[in-house]
Amino acid sequence: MDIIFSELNNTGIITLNRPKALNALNLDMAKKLFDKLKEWENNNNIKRVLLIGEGKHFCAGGDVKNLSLEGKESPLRKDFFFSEYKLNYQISNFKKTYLSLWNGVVMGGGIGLSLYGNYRIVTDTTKFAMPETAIGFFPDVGGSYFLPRIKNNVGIFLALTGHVIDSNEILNLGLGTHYCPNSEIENFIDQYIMEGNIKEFKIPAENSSKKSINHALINECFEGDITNIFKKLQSKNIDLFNILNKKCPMSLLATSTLLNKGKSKDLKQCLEMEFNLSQKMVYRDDFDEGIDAVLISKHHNPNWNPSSIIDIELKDVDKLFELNSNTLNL
Ligand code: QUE
Repeated sequence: MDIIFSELNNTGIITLNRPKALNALNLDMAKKLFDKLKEWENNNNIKRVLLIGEGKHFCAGGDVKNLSLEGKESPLRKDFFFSEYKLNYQISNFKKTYLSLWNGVVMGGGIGLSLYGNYRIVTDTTKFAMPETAIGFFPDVGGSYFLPRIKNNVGIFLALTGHVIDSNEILNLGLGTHYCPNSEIENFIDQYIMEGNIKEFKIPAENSSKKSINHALINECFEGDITNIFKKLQSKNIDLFNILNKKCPMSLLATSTLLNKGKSKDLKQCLEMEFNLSQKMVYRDDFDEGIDAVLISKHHNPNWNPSSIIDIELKDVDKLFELNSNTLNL
């Protein structure tokens, strides 16, 4: 079973159970979770929900490796994102307390399963990222909603670079809500299940003084369109410039356009826009190229087409946002 449900003392417990695949979400898991939340919503015995990942990690994202292996002709490229974003929206409207334990890797699709609930608990090992520009995709699951709303242009920075942040920064940005040391996770979970309350811990000083991201630099460099961002980085931070240069150029343009559009939309509109964009991006060759480079062959040297942002015309980016006939109607 890839996803396990149990009920204990008024708590609905969901365990993502693909530890060897870092609990990556597949279509079957998304559908089962959707149905179970609908059931729990109407079950008076259930007062709260707990979402955890089996093993050391919470969730690495959607199971995009399988999506690529199934081929372009498979309906999975439509069905998966349709079900995933429906689920994200359902979680945002879920009426009971919803708590996720963000242990280890928390990326992409895993964020969509947790961010719109009430509580996200970071631990000593939490690593948070939206890494999709590395695979020819874009930061989805409501990325166009939550990322442009993060202070100091940090959201656009995370979206374009895929930079990984640790517990302290996750709390600082308001993405996580509480901290729990790894040694206390079992006690924390017991207390939540048995009493329905949250054991509070202070994040240790050595944790909060770790070198973090440079907000002033990010605020200055990640302003405006993608060409401006590249220019700024070339003169101010060559390491970040080199990182952006490795990402999929069309993903970078789609992402910066998407986050701009998302600023004035609510979560529902953002997810609908993202579903539309997903159905253009997953049929581009860059998607399979990126997944192969990162998750299948793992050569980490993708051959993007177009290979540079200077080769991309604005009308080609606009085309990605033209409406498809199949829509996500939330
Ligand atoms: C970008 C992504 C993903 C990624 C790496 C990226 C992603 C994803 C995984 C992943 C990792 C380990 C697994 C697995 C999937 O990695 O979405 O099945 O075992 O799911 O750079 O978007």
